[in-house]
Amino acid sequence: MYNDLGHIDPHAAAGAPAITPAGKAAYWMPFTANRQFKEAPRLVSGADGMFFRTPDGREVLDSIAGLWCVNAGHNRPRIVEAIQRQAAELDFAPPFNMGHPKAFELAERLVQLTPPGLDKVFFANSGSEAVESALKIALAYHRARGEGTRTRLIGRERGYHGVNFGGISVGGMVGNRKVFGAMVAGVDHLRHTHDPARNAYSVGQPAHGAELADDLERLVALHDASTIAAVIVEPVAGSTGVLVPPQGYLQRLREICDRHGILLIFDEVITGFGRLGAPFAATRFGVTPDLMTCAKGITNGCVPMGAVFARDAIYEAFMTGPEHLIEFPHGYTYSGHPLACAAALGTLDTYAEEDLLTRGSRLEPMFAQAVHSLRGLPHVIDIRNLGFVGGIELEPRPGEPGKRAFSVFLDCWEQGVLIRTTGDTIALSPPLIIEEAQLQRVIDTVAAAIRRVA
Ligand code: PXG
Ligand code: PLP
Repeated sequence: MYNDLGHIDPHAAAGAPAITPAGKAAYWMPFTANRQFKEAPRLVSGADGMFFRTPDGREVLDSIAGLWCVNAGHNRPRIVEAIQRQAAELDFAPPFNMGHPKAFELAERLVQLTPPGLDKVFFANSGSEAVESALKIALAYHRARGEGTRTRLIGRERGYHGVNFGGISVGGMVGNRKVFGAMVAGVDHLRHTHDPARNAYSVGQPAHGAELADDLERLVALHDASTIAAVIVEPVAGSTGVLVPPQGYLQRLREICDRHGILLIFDEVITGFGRLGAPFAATRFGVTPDLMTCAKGITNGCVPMGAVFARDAIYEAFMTGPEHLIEFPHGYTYSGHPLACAAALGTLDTYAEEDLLTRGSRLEPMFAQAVHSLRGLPHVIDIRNLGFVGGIELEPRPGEPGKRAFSVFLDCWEQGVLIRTTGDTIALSPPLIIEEAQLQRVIDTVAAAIRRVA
């Protein structure tokens, strides 16, 4: 079990039973077909750079950055060291009425990366918590300014904003909503922007659909602007199959929000930290929201953390009552946790040293060319890309939605490549360190899998 240096040698465990029957029975797995998975578990026990390692010693090329989060690749030394050092120095610090220096240092570093004006940051522990926090900030902001009638939240069809009650209420993934009753009241939805009839195989942003932003005018006409607090959208929808915004759409949404005093929230849990070739999607699109959520890449996925960025004016709207009173009654035990802050600082150092937050813009033509080379394969009906995100949509098998793409996922796993599927769309979202030859291997493996099993 131990190598010469006294470290646990993962390869020495090869062949050992990786999980026990009791463990299998006990663990209720998230967003997983539990019974199917437990029949044939897929396990990883180590990782390095672009690769996962399985308990039986196989290397698996990671084309999805874990779960859209490991943007600098796995087990990066600066981040590992930062976490180790922090764990030995300060394990926990209460975040209410107390602080620790790294939370302030991280806040300062983060707001240097955000678009000008988004200069305040509130910490949470996941994308879902960041979304809840942003929605609550929006509601409380209007009330603080004497516009307490603005309570309605607007999401968008096919949106994903995590799994908590606010997030599923504004979200638009039917399967994540329908079993949970009435959810948060007073929510409405814009139409989604997916329009394959006009936009299939667009390279980068599709040409058609900016006018879909006018759906917000329809909701304003229906509910009246004085009842609407905020609109939340993903700049590029990830979980529902890589939906890239039509040219001009986000700009138009911004204009309509401004006209009606509605806050615009960008959920950048996936698009943040270099995924689109810029620090944030807001940077890339030149559209600054009022609130912006992030998670995942903020710590390179190493320690859970989420955050909300807010415009100065939003923060200042809260800073009005008596100074001894809590201005915003919200926060988590683990907001700004020392380990997460250390991991985030190590992550930002790694991004900066390797220029990773803009690498996706330099390599976008290569990435686009690679994913669009899959056009023409059997059952492929659309391909979408932006930055380091690609979506390859397959025609569903009749009566079995999702199964075709999932069979491709299983085949790729057998061939040593981890991809992600959502519905019948294959999503590629690799660590930003990916080399061209590795991307080509991903593409070749996906192509072979589509030919073999789709
Ligand atoms: N907002 C967006 C836009 C996301 O993509 C969340 C919120 C929630 O974050 P947490 O950290 O609470 O999971 C996400 C998360 C997938 C997939 O299959 C995507 C996410 C999570 C898990 C799976 O595409 N995104
Ligand atoms: N439930 C109970 C009973 C609690 O005491 C707390 C926090 O103190 C929570 C939930 C919320 O936990 P967290 O702050 O980790 O979100």
